[in-house]
Amino acid sequence: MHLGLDSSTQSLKGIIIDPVTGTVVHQSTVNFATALADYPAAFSPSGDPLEKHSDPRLWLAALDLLCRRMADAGAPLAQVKGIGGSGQQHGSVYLTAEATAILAGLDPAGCLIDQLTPAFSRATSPIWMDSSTTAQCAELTAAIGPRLQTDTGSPAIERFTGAQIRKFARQDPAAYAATDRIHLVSSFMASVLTGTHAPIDSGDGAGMNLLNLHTLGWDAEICAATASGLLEKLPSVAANGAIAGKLSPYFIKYGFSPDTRVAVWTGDNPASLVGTGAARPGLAVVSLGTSDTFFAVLSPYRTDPDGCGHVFGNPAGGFMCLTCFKNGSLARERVRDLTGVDWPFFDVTAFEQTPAGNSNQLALPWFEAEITPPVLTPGLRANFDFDAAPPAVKIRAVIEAQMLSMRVHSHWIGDFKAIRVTGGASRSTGILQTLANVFQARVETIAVQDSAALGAAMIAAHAVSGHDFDSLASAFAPALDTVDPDPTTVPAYQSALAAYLELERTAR
Ligand code: XUL
Repeated sequence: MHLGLDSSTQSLKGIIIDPVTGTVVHQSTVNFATALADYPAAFSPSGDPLEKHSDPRLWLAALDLLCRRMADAGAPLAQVKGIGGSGQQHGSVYLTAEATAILAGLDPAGCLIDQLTPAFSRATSPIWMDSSTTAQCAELTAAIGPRLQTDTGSPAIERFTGAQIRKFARQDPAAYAATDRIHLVSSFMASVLTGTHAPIDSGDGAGMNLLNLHTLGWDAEICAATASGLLEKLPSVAANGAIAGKLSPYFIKYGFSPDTRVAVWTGDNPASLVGTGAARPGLAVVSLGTSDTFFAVLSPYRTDPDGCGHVFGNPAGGFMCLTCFKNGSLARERVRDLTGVDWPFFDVTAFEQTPAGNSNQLALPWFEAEITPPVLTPGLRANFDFDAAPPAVKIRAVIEAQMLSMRVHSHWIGDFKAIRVTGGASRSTGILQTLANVFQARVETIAVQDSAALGAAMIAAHAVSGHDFDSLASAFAPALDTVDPDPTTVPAYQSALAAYLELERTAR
């Protein structure tokens, strides 16, 4: 059996798979808002609304709680041979030199938070929702030039770890100097599980603006330009399929075997690529989670000429290209709250009551500063009187704009005949049909909604027990349901696409 963990923005999820029988044997979740509300998941320490940090103790509390819940639910933890994991991308964790000994000596009689709190050199962790580093991005662009994008896969990006580290080093030089190791959320969680500093993989490492995609190692010149002494503070970079280490004896108390091995963790999107069965070229994936992302394997990779998209490592080898939208499910929740409807109305009825592709009713749900396209002044923008419109019109106007934006900003990745869809909103038939129509592509769902946790379990099965990714994908991620595009909507969406582009141009 292999356990996959996904430490995401709003929850920690665990899935146990048995690759021999091809079955998912256990699933558990810790929802941060309901179970761990004492530790904020996304807040601004300085009050700047563009700043978004998490309390890293949240992830420690969640790990203890999830293990306890899995044990209490009778999950077969003693049979788990390998643990894999994924983390929300770009978020960073800052540790002192004492962290090394603390990690190595975790005492099962205590809990993770109490023992690891003294290990942090920075009390908060900037996460992917942070857009507060425009000045640092400009400085990095000036220092490195176009090579930053061609060699790291992305131009300087606000939420990427390099700009975040530069801001911290300038704002709090003493705390930066006291920082011995900077982890991503993924490598931090793997470090806690193994009791040693775990490496970073190229899937998640490429989201830092520090990894050279040609060498798959840290780019010394870019690291030096980002912050002094940075290279010495970074964990090593691991090759695909690498093992981070044996499970720390701390976790035996939950019923794990002392022989359990931990695979190197990756980012949630690279893990989802594996978990949706899209780690080979041909299929695109749309992940409708806290963020909405569009990604696919691209070999050889190319970078986004508009500078919005990214190249990350593919845990199954090679690279993936991705575009990320910040106003994903949180925006859909905002619209549902402000219309006062229930989810069945939002997911189905709203689409039955309104025509597809109305170019005079589009609404950009930029409740938060947007990543794609980059917009720093939040606020909804519509090309009609949004406030006066009935709920069904409001809902379709937002979903149409989300899907049209995805079409426009994923164009650089390619045209796809089939799109795999995952994440919470993939239950919505209205959203699935809109996606199929806007892209004129077949939309496929898979059985497991938490594709990052599933992908993490598959990565563990590959790294620890040698299962190959193709058989894992056929066993765990076959297409379940298919939604075909409606060809009669093509003219309407052609006009809607032009109207969307005009709205985006005038609204920014
Ligand atoms: C990807 C990104 C988000 C986070 C969300 O670049 O910023 O999708 O990974 O967890």
